[in-house]
Amino acid sequence: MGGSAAARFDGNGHAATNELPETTTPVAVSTTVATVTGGAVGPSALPQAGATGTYTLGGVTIARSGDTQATQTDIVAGTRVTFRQTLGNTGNASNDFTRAVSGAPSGWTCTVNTIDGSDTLGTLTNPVTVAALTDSAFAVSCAMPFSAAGSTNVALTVTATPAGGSADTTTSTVTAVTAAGLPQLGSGDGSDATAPTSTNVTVGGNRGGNALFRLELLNGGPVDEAFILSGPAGTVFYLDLDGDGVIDPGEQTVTTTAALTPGQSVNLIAAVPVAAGSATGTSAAVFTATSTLDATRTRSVTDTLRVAGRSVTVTGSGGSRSATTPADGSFTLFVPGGWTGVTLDFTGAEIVTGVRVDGAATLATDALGSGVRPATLPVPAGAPRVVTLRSEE
Ligand SMILES: [Ca+2]
Ligand SMILES: [Ca+2]
Ligand SMILES: [Ca+2]
Repeated sequence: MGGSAAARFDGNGHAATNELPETTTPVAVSTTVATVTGGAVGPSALPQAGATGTYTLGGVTIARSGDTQATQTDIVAGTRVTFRQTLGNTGNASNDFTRAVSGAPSGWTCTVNTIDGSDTLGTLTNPVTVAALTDSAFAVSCAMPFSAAGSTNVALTVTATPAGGSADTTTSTVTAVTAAGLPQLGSGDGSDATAPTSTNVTVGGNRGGNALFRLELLNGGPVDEAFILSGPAGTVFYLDLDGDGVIDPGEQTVTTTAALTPGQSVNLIAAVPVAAGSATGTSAAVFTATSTLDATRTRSVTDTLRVAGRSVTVTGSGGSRSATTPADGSFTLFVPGGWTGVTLDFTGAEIVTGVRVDGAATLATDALGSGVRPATLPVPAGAPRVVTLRSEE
């Protein structure tokens, strides 16, 4: 700090000031004021504590009290919570400040950030220079894991330390963390307007072919998530882009979905291969979707696979012909009209209780199925014959 003073020069030592010729000369003097270093950090807009009132940041209401602030809105696990903080340089000179946050539980990632008037966060590089007697806003932001669900009163200590001075602190508390919604996986109807259902669905498949299950996957969580798909051995998932339950040209296979936004769903078709040697009957088909963010975020649906196909052989005077039945058990075989002594045989453990040819029962057997193989069929009339196996299911 500097200044000047005017002195009247009394050249002859006389006290009188009106003697001439005397001259006046300005004399420079200076004063040094000690630099004061200090800083205070507190809740948003109130660095020196004594805070009251609430503010809203990112949809979260935060209440201030004294040198503390705390969330009033439940925070959903897996999301982020941000506090606005204010640092005041209480010193009389520009100074550098280092800001930090501590006290976060394991798994949480808390950082100090810049924050603008639109609440947009940016990278904060310590130290930050703040002019004398000036406030500076910054943010403390925490990304919390899904496992944070159930946490209460998580107190974060926020520190600002001026170069050459003592640190000041303030406390920001995450009052309550609730559980994030899980993904939903279930039977699909091709409509995003209805949630997937967990109702067990039975789908038939032929030996050597695929059973096609319509599925729907909904992101029930609070953040974008992609999901790893799994099912019975060899299952291939297709994106059913138009939701019609049919694998159309251009509908690609998928093993991990694209990231779905919260509430977004996707239609899938799971093609489950049915091994050629599969026993007829039913078995569980379990499909699972697991978040790539957290393997504990997983949902399954259990459907039923019915192996419906049978290998059938017609034998007659001219030789034999074979076919595999479709899911409904019926099939068509062309048998030369000149054949005689035509019989039908079939494989598989499932008990066949009847055979119909062109809608008419030609054979009804005992429930054990003994003595029916091969079954005698009418002499072919030269036209295709529709034969249906009726089984106990
Ligand atoms: Ca403080
Ligand atoms: Ca639906
Ligand atoms: Ca389709």
